[in-house]
Amino acid sequence: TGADADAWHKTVCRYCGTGCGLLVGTKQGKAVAVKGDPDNTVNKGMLCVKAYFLANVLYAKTRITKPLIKKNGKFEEASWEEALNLIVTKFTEIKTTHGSDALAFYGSGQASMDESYVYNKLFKGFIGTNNVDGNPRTCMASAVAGFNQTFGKDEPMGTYDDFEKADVFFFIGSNAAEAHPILWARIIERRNKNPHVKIIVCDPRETRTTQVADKKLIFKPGADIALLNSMAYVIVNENLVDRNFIDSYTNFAQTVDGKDEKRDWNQYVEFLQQFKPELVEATTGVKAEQIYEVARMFAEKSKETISLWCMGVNQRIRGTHTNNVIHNLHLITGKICRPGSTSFSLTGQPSACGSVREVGALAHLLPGHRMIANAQHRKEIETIWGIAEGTIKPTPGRPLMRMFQGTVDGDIKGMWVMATNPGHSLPNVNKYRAGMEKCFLVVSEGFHPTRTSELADVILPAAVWCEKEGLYGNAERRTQHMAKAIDAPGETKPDVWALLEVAKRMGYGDYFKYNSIDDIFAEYRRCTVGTGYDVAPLERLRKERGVRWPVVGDGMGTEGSIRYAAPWDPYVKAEEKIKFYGKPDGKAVIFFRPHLPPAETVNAEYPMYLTTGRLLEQWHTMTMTGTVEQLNKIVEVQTAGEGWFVEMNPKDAESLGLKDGDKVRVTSPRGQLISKVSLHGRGTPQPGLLYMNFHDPNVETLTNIVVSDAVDAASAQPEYKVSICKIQKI
Ligand code: MGD
Ligand code: SF4
Repeated sequence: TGADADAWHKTVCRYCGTGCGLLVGTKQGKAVAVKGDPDNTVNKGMLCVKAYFLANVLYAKTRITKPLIKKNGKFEEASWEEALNLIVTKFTEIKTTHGSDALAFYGSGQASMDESYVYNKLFKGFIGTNNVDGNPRTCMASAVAGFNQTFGKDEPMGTYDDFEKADVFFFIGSNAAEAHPILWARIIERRNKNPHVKIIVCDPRETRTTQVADKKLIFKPGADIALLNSMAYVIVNENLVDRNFIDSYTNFAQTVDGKDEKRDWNQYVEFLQQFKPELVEATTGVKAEQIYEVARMFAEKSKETISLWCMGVNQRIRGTHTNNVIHNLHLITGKICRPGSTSFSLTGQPSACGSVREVGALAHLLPGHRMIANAQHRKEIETIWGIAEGTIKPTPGRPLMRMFQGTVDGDIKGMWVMATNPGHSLPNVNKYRAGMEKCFLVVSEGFHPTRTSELADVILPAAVWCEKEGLYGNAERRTQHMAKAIDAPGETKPDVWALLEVAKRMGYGDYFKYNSIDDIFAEYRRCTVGTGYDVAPLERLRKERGVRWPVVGDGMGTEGSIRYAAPWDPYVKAEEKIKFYGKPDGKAVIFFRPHLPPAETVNAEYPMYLTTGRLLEQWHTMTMTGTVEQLNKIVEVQTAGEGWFVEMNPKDAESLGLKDGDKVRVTSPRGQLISKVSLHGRGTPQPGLLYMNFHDPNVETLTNIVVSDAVDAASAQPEYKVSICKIQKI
């Protein structure tokens, strides 16, 4: 308990993308307690139940403390020397025989920024493949593509500070009450203290978030774009637009045959006619008067409005387009780049932004949000890395699903997975588990067995969270430093140590001469200078409770709060007022985006849709939170083989003759699993829709056995939120 602690150390929560500041209490070298950091403005001393039990996780029975090598199908303990040499030998062999593109790295929005920076550099700059991707592809890729298309640069313009200034909160595809509990608490506090504040929630399922909304719209799965364009129709038709803002700071465009063609205001008005609320009632399942009401609430001229979205929007094959259309609503009303008004994508993981988007650890990116396809960008990074011009390959590597398809097809022969558990979390997971089993798989993990580590050839034991120093970047562009509070157990080592050892043993040691994290971060910081993503220096981050970029000059004075707008953004001159400087003419783009169906639609054989998500008390694949008895008790974790639960609408249950607790088989074109009917769960899906969380770690009942692996063409993000299936009593 906290009373036992004799020292407290500043750190950051290692679970969700909120990025709460925590204090970890230690006694005699052990972490004994966790509390919210009252000096951190993200959470202001609050923390959620997952973080409360974070210290317990470090002492789980499933911690691995020695490297393991699979020999004749069984794991045996090995020395670091043996494990590292095996990796180097196998990777070199694969590279020599099959070329560097037969290798791949799959990283994580939970790795720290320094770790991601090093693996990205090692693979793209030295091993010679751009096959570096990460689990933010499953979570944020559509938001990245959406921001890039609309504004020419990634990441939101607003911050959490806007929550305390907004009058209207417009949620779509976010169950923040469970997935972002501390941000949700801030929003509820804002409303409770200010009765004029309204919360609108749009979702295909009744959730803990819809339950306390002032206005909820339950719309059909996959109908987001029709709904949002319909709101735009009302806003335009009732002249709730800000024409001055539109004329000064936006352009219009429509994508035709893959090319963006310029359009104008009149064409936009004409495009929206098909989305008149009365015309989209059948598509959206929402009554026209509700769309009128919500559009008016959103656009009311004297009010500040913030939109918040997460996986419900991003995990869709129309995810990027849906992001564009949310931005459209803010651009046509001018409710953007001012305190309290912004379009703000929530992030799933603690450092999806910092470690993967900013550090450029996706298959098409380089550090500082540079693009691999851009020759100048490659040259800039080659200079910083000290390698010859032309070393970095000019074509992007394989994004997530193509990377794992490569393991199935046999083109990817060696893969290193770090701080993520794709053997559980990938869609259509059994197909890709077979691929992982085939290739030479290295897994850096704190825990074993996981659904991925069990498929590995080599497991490297990792120090986790406060056992090492590191940096995270959260959803509001805040870079935060985590101090090392305790020593890691046994022979576990920080991931960065293992990466540097492999770099050295492969002969690249001269380019990875870092004496400490200071050297790595200083080099990364050089990659950000002048890009608009400029991070603060480590000496400042060590002292402060995080600093939001862009910070310019010596990085000691300013902090970017509202981006693209004077006086807040150091890149915008006072006389420019607003400048979307990611675009050559400084103007954001209002895109015409059509409503199109999801990848698969219900039919006679598979008459139900399935959507998936998270519970408040568990984290993803449960390798950490699943070791905490108290958290398991809250969600009544089921026994192996019996499956967890599938929520359904009572009307559907009645028509199928199903009762609460009945054992059922859920089948999709990809496979089947056993589960139990839940009619009194956290939420209620609309008729025709089933809901499962994806936490259950039992290999026979992994939710993702049945989930679709179709991807968004622009972002390559999988459509976890809409799969077809059938449900039968057994
Ligand atoms: P995690 O459980 O977060 O799941 O899926 P994953 O990233 O696969 O895996 C993190 C792993 O890192 C754990 O196994 C943990 O033990 C290990 N670990 C912890 N700390 C460290 C460390 O310091 N070093 C190392 N090397 N390892 C460490 C998440 C993914 O799931 C995401 S991000 C999303 S958004 C998707 N969401 C989703 C969904 O909504 N529905 C369905 N059906 N599936 C989904 N899958 C995706
Ligand atoms: Fe951690 Fe997220 Fe909970 Fe904050 S809200 S304590 S970041 S899990």
